[in-house]
Amino acid sequence: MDQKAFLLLFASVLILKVVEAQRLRPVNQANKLNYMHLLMEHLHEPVSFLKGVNRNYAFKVPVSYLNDRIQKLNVVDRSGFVGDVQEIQVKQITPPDLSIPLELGHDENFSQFLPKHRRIAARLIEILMDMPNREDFLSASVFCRERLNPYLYIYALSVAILHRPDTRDVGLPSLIGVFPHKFVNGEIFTRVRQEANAVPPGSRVPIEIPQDFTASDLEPEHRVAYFREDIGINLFHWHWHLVYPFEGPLNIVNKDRRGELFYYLHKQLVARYNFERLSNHLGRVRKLNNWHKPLKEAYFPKLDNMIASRVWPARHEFAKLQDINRELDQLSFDIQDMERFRDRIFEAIHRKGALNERGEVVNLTSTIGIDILGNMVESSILSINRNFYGDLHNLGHLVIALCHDPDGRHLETFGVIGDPATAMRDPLFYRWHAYIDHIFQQHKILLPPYTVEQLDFPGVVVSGMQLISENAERNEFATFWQKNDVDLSRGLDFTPRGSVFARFTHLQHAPYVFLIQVDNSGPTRMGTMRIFLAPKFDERRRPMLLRDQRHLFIELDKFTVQLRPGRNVFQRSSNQSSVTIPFERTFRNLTNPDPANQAEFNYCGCGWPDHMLIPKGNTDGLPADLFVMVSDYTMDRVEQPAPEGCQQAHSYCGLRDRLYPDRRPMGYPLDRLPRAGVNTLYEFITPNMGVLNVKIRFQDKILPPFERQ
Ligand code: CUO
Repeated sequence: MDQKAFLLLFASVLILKVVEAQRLRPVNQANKLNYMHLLMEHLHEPVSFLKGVNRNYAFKVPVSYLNDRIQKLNVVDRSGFVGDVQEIQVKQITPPDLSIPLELGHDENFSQFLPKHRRIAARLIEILMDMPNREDFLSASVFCRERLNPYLYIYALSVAILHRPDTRDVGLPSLIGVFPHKFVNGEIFTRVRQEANAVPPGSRVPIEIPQDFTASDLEPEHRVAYFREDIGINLFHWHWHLVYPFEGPLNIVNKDRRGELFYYLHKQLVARYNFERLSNHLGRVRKLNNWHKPLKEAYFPKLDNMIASRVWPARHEFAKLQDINRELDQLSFDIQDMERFRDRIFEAIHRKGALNERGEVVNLTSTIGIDILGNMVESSILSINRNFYGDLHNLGHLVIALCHDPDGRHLETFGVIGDPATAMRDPLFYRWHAYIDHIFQQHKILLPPYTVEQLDFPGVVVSGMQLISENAERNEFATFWQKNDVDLSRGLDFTPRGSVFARFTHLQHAPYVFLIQVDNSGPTRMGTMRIFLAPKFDERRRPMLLRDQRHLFIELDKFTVQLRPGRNVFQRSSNQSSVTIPFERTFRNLTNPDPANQAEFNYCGCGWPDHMLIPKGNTDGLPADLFVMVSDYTMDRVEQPAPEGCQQAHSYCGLRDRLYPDRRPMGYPLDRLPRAGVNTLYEFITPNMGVLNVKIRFQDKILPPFERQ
């Protein structure tokens, strides 16, 4: 008997022994996929190890799937065994061809922005999407897990779960449980491990993450670190890019208005950042339009990188962007290439037409122009002509991410801006996206401004508005700090069972309600309520012109209303916002894989985190304009069946398997320049709009979590 055969026999005997020793109960086989999240934890531990926070799940895997000696010798790790083990049987299938996904080394860092990695990820997504049924999908997922780069694997598996028609009910765990190192400073992991090893579950105390760990107050940019480094917004950005990958099977990438949503979401991210900056006496972010000037903004992330076993590289002050030529990454481009793509994009915008691959001109109209540009600038595989217009935005992420080692001579990996899960931590993310938005705005300012007739909804008048926040003055938002705990145990390999929590401090707002009074002198009809918020004054405390202020409006909510004849009063609370998902949904791990709780973790996992809905403001009360519009629903409506399943935060994320549920341009009615003669928001409004003077009052205190309704 050769050594391999002997090992297989030995492993099979071991499995039988373990089956005898433990009380194995098979899980309900029909719901097996509800346990897929177990594949996403303890990624350096073999699949054959017991899984789950309490180590009471086991995948029963064909022995041929197990990849190396260690795994085969430890078919089941019994060290954490405490009682019944629930068994998830995995069927044997003909293994998929992983030659392309294996081009990425197991311990390399992975970035969707790198063309080589994108191609590899696209192939893996295709493999997982092509599995004919749930059983085979589970089996292929297990097979891949044992062989592939963990980050590539998690990315492709997550995209597949979000897009396969038969995995609508399968939950996706929060990425912080999978890769805590991408969200939490490296320093705390020693303490977390110590707690897990030295203290039994139940007696463990949360490990506190310091609020100011990346810089000191000597660095003015650090004043907004609480925003950039917020765990929730980074989780959101990662999730958004899972829902809207720019490469992969066409049916996944080609979503309704995905180019426009790329523009709108990132515009909103920059607007939100600027709101925070103005709250903290910082000027609005300067667009990164000069690629030859040294970059003032440094960033020292202080994050470990679990995969590459090193820390994320830092960028010192006044670093310079340089041509990139990294053989290892198969990546070579010059800043001149980016300038060429930029010039061609500007030319298309100013000519109001782009050249497709056949050399034909495609008009950049007021309806589809922004969508074409979004895909072109990002770029996605939907780009009208990727050879000609290039890959500007993605290369921008890379040229910044690699400026510390542009030719790879130091064998360094990319910086945080090269990974969607960490990119929003870097101040340059916002400078780069302010520039990307500047490109889109060149198109928007060429479009005819909306006329009064287009904006008005005759017979509909917004006659009153009020904001009521818990424990706050009328017409004030209340913000403060709050602490919460997140379980990191799933992302920690080779640690004893049981949760280990990290305690982090984050911005929070008090729950609030809008009361909006609308008079309707016509028949019963439908309208769309659109609610935005912007700072009233600029950095010099002067009132802003609408042409500038419109870039700072953040969307708070959008919903359909029925207008009965006469007076209507609409009451809308913060937890109903179409922008956000609840705090728990951003952070919660799938501790209890109860099918009844699964759906909400699916596509509905995409949404801006509720705790970051309202900017910080300041202790004096930052003055802001709350803008409301009721538009005519007959012009807004998209004919389609109602969405199924969990509630979806559609403003930034769209709807799963549906068209974007608003026919108007995203950001309407503030997406274009105001009409001639209109300088201020007050001059802009028509009777179906309203503006309320509000304040955002920040209390510099850590308040306990409030009762959530
Ligand atoms: Cu989301 Cu540049 O696209 O980060």
